[in-house]
This record gives sequence, C-alpha cells and structure tokens, in this order.
Amino acid sequence: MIKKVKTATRKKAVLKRATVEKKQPKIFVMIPTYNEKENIQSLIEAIEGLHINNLHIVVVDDASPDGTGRRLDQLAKKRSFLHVVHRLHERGRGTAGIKGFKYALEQKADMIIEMDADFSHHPRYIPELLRTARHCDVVVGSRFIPGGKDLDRGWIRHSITKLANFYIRRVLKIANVCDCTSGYRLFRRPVLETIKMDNTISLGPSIVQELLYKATLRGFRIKEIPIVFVDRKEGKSTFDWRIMIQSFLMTLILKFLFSSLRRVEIHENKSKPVRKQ
Ligand SMILES: Nc1nc2c(ncn2[C@@H]2O[C@H](COP(=O)(O)OP(=O)(O)OP(=O)(O)O)[C@@H](O)[C@H]2O)c(=O)[nH]1
Ligand SMILES: [Mg+2]
Repeated sequence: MIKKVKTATRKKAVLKRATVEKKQPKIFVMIPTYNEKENIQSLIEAIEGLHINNLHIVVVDDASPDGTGRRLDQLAKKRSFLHVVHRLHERGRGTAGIKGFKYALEQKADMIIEMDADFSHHPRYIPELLRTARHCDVVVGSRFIPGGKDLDRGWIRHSITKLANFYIRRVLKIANVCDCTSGYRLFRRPVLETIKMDNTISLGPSIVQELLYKATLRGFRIKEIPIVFVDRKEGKSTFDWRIMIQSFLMTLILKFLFSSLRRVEIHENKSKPVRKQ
C-alpha cells in the first residue's frame, strides 16, 4: 500500500516537472526610447514578424518631444503584446532601462531581452539569443567575437568603443566578455532578481556595464553570440562627450563600490560548507 502511494507521488512529481519544463517561457523585449519616432513602428513590426510564442514588448519612453510616446499608444491599441511605459518627469537611458526591467519582472517574465530602438541591434538575432540562453544565464550580442562586426561607424566612434571595452575589461576584470558595452542582451529572470534593480546607481548608458559587472560578480554564466552592429539610419544619437566621460568615471565608481561584493561572495561561499558541518 505504502509502495503504491510512493510510486504515485513519484509519478506525479515527474509529471509536474515535465509540465514545468514544457511551459512556454514568457519573454519580454525591453526597449528604452527617446525620439525614436522614425524607428519604433518598423522595429515593433519586425519583432512581431518573428512569430515567437509568448513574446511581449515593453517600451519605456521619456516623453520624447518627437511624439514617440503617442505613436506607441496608437500601436498598442491593436497589439496586446505591446506594453508602453511613459515617464513624464524622468530622463536617462539607465533609469529607463531599470523601469522596463522591473515592469517585465512584475509581469512574470522568464527571460528579458534589452535592445536599442534604432536598428543598431537587429531583431533577427532574437531567436539566437533565446537558443543560447538554454545553456547560460546572460547572453550578450557581441561585435568583437568572430562573426561579429561594428559596421558603418566612423573610425573615431569605433576606436572609442574599442578603447572603452579594453578599459572596462581591465578595470572591472571581466575576462570572459569581449563586448562589455553592448546593450543587446538577454537576462534570465534570476539574474535581474539577484542584482536587485533598486540598488543600481547608473542613470545613463553606464547601466550596461553596471549590470554586466554585477552579473559577473554573482557568478552567472555569460555567453556571447556574434552580431553585426550597424549605425543608426534614422533619428538622432543621444551619445556625446559628456556621456563618454560619465561612463569612464562610472566604471571607476563601480569598481570602488562593488568589488567588495566579490570578496563577500567568496567569503560566503567559503564559509557555507563550514556552517553546514
Ligand atoms: N527612455 C529613454 N531612452 C533613451 C534615453 N537616451 C537614449 N535612449 C534610448 O536608448 C537607446 C540607445 O541610445 P542611442 O542614442 O542609440 O545611443 P548610442 O547607441 O550610444 O548612440 P548611437 O548609436 O550613435 O545613436 C535608444 O533606443 C534610445 O532611444 C533616455 O534618456 N530615455
Ligand atoms: Mg544607438
């Protein structure tokens, strides 16, 4: 009798696990926008055209003067998978991204992809990001591994990106990622939950290196896939020298504030078995 109950329980458990594994993961693509009226509709249509099950898009717009927000509201009327977050009094790529991640987590997303709205990050790479995520926690769309490219950009901008990557990898000791400034990435839910979105300090684009650094410190598995990055064709860049200097300084601040995280973690890991004994 007891044996029968045990077998039934085990069968139930196996069935439950199989159902959980079969469950279609909920995917959110998170796109921050500022003056992207010329790009946003074609981007949303291109993502829609991939026909990926259970995929949602959240766009975080900071009251773009060109009317991107209004265009998004029109698009969302006919698309239940499109979510629009309007920030009326805040600005910044960093805080907008955090708002979008938090929104996706609240909506029970299992995987969150972040990308720019200007087609520098082409949606055709989304399927490969998802495939690669079967074997790791973070997937980075990389320009600097074989098969990847940084196209159309002038040599000054290209050199700045290369130099920034060299500097970030050296200062933050990120050895396993070649493109640390890529904002085209996939995070599995536990990564963003562990990093704790409310504790981030970057207001601007340095949020990209902050999340990568924290994911590295926490020991998450990170893989890169090659992408061809093309310069924006429509709309205006928000990149300028002020942003570049901010990002440079922020890397040092991140190192100063969070490198102790690594020591704490190593210490915790070491002390764990001791506590168990
Ligand atoms: N919500 C929000 N989004 C922003 C803000 N600044 C930039 N973005 C978006 O963040 C993404 C990256 O910004 P870009 O202006 O393309 O910056 P970049 O890629 O470094 O520069 P370029 O490729 O030269 O244009 C784009 O989708 C922008 O619309 C902002 O203040 N708020
Ligand atoms: Mg761009």
